[in-house]
Amino acid sequence: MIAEPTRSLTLIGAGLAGSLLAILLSRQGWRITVYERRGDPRISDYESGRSINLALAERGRNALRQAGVEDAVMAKAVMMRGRMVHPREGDPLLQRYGRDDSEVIWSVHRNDLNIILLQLAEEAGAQIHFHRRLHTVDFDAGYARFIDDRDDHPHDIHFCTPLIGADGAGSALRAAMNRKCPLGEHTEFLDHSYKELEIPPGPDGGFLIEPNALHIWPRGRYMCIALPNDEGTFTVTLFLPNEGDPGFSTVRNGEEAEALFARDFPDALPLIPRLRQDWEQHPPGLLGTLYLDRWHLGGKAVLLGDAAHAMVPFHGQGMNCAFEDCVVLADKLLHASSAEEAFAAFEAERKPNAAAIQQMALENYIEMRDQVADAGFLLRRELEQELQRRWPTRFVPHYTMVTFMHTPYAVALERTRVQHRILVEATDGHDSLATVDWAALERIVHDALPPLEGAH
Ligand code: FAD
Ligand code: E1W
Repeated sequence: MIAEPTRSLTLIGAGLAGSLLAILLSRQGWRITVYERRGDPRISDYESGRSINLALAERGRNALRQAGVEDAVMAKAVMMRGRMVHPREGDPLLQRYGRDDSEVIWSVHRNDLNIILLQLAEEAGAQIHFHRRLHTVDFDAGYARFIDDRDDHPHDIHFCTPLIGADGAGSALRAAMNRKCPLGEHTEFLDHSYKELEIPPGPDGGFLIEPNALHIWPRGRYMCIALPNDEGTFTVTLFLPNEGDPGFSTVRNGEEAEALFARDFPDALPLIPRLRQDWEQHPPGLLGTLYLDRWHLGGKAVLLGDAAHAMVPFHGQGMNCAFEDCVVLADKLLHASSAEEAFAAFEAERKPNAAAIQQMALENYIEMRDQVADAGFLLRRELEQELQRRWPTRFVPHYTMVTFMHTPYAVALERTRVQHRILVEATDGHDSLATVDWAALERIVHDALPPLEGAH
């Protein structure tokens, strides 16, 4: 247990991870001060009017449960039972994510979620200062400079606590730590970016397409997705290469975007009335993976969430992983005898797992874009389901381990590799499961896959 006079911490960023961590730590008796660049989202004239949503899965729900906010969040969440695949031609098809409605994911508003978490953080005793963008840190003197972006005014604040960076992919705390002692930072940008659009509610205020699904329009090198919002809208995200045709360099304005949709997403086009305006008003978002050799600077500072390990969004796990980070860091802080010990233990446990989900997220883009409709893929998926039905504690589908369980990501990645090899070898040269040798497969599965904790 860390001694009483030092039980204070300063958090940078009151986004998803920062506000959840503030709840968890305040409840453990820490004095928490948080600095956030933006204004208070609970105040009505808050800038961002757009509703951006995220898929919440079991890892994230588990963290919200520990913080006592699960019910408040779930009250506004929309269930997504599976992916609704929209082929170029023909009807959309729902592929279930799990075995039944206990294995589903949930669409939540980023802003609503942030507001719920901020409210509870304050109620738990955390002090949150808005309009305070971290600018620079003098670790030796114990001063941090914050800027109020409304008037560019600097605010120098003396601190004698460890700093925790939950300030997202462009983390200013990371930059400050890196200047003090290089963290081995490396960002691998994807040569694809994204654009967000909106499907409004229908004339009766209801959803225009199936609400309880994550819609995907896979198109080979690119794709579109749509997630439902509780007010009857969908947020559509188009992922497109930066170069080539179609790419952001060739689709230059709203008119060209409309032509792209008319050709490749004809069923989606009539659902997006503001496509031209939205295309021109919002710049494309960049995608990439951030790797660091070190996440902490002794006991002075530590990073978590996107600040430590930003990833591409194709597994829908960035927030879920950031929330899992919060639970682990709070636990390490509870049991360690110094901040340095807690930060080192946190990094040792989470770094391999973050690297694994970063890798799996990159791989899932390929799967989403072109394999969801491919014959070999469908046969492997059918076999995967049959192997799970026969040996459910051993053969657990990749998506299930990542999305519905607490299996460490690194373990999920390793078992996915083994399972993929089994699926490929067993289906190679077959075009149905009728010719599969089940006795041979039973031996292979039992030898290669020990029972997995939590599988049923
Ligand atoms: P953020 O949520 O980015 O919060 C950082 C906070 O710090 C913000 O409030 C910011 O204003 C503040 N801040 C920044 N700089 C400073 C500064 N200098 N000083 C003070 N404060 C500062 N994840 C999922 O789990 N499911 C999904 O479906 C999903 N979909 C995604 C879709 C897209 C297109 C993208 C890009 C990401 C998606 N993610 C998803 C990932 C998810 O958005 C992030 O992983 C998550 O937001 C990380 O949380 P965070 O708290 O670390 O960072
Ligand atoms: C999910 C942005 C985003 C969010 C997601 C997912 C995807 C594709 C994307 C992965 C998935 C929920 N996924 N969906 N279907 N198969 N894999 O599960 O969050 Cl692009």
